[in-house]
Amino acid sequence: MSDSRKSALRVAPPCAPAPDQPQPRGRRTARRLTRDEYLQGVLGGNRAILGRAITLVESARPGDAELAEEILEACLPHTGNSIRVGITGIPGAGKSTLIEALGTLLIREHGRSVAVLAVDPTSQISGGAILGDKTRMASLAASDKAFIRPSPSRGSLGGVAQHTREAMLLCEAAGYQTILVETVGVGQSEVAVHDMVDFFLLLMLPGTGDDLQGMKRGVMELADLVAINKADVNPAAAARARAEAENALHYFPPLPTGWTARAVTCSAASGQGIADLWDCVLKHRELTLSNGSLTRVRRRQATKWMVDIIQQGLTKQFRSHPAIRAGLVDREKDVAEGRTTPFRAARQLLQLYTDPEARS
Ligand SMILES: Nc1nc2c(ncn2[C@@H]2O[C@H](COP(=O)(O)OP(=O)(O)OP(=O)(O)O)[C@@H](O)[C@H]2O)c(=O)[nH]1
Ligand SMILES: [Mg+2]
Repeated sequence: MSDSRKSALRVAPPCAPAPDQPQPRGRRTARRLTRDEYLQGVLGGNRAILGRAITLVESARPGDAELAEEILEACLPHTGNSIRVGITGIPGAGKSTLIEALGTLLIREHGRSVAVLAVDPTSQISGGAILGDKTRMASLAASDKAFIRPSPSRGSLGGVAQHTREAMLLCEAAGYQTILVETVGVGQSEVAVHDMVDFFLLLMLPGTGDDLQGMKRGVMELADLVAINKADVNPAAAARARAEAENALHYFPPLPTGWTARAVTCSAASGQGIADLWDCVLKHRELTLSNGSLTRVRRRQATKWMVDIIQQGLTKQFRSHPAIRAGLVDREKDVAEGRTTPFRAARQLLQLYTDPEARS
């Protein structure tokens, strides 16, 4: 632990048993930790307490939010030191297999610790897809330099993305030097992940038509690197797909970091190309550090995050307002059945919200 981290721990040692110790059998709910125990655990790199702190920030229980916010605030000075990489691609593209290969390489060859997080809109239905993925990340899961966290399974995409950002900060405070965020490329989640990482990797498969790759164009525009995976299966098709991707990248507007996006082939299964892929991340890092764009992008991400939280908070307040709860369903029906316009209904609802006494 760094000295600065230690200095944040002006707290007495917890009197509870060490959190990594096995809990007595039959004990169902762990004792609630204090703020200082959370902080000491997280900043000390204790994985069990880091996991509990993430559960706390994801909690919808009243009272937890305040404690979570205090912990995040106190952790903030210890964040920002990792390389944050987002990995997206259609289901089955090989994201988890790639994370296993890359994470293992980073730990073994580069001595870096790795935290794996997920923003998975499908897990809200299936209840945590990355949990099953832990089998695909077996050696990573077994390493004491890795921390794997499934996607929060509650809430809207906005809520899930917010919790993942918070989890990322906690992992950084716990000393993780690399954060890998996996997201299924089926909609808005990749934009949410793009907005929280330094480097955005799009994983594609050779021989899949553009239409099958879903929102390819929009996502490709955000990518710092396009990797054509499963090159072991058909190297020639992978090389063709790489050339096509490289060509397509030329037509997108320049990235705000000044980085030129590129395309490579790789095989997450055999490990081929994974070292080059990391090399690309490091080159990107070097550039964005030297031209100041890393700081600029992170600042912009932080302010956008604040605006997102405000929007979510306002929507929540709006929907729980008694006048809106009473009137929303009817207005929605009126709009759907053409009795009023969306504009008029929205204006009336907003008026009800700001001034329930007024009649329009
Ligand atoms: N031959 C080959 N198979 C691969 C490669 N990478 C992944 N696979 C296989 O492809 C399948 C899907 O891999 P995953 O890593 O689960 O893919 P994913 O993108 O994480 O999938 P979701 O989490 O469901 O979106 C698994 O059976 C992997 O073993 C590769 O480079 N070559
Ligand atoms: Mg996966």
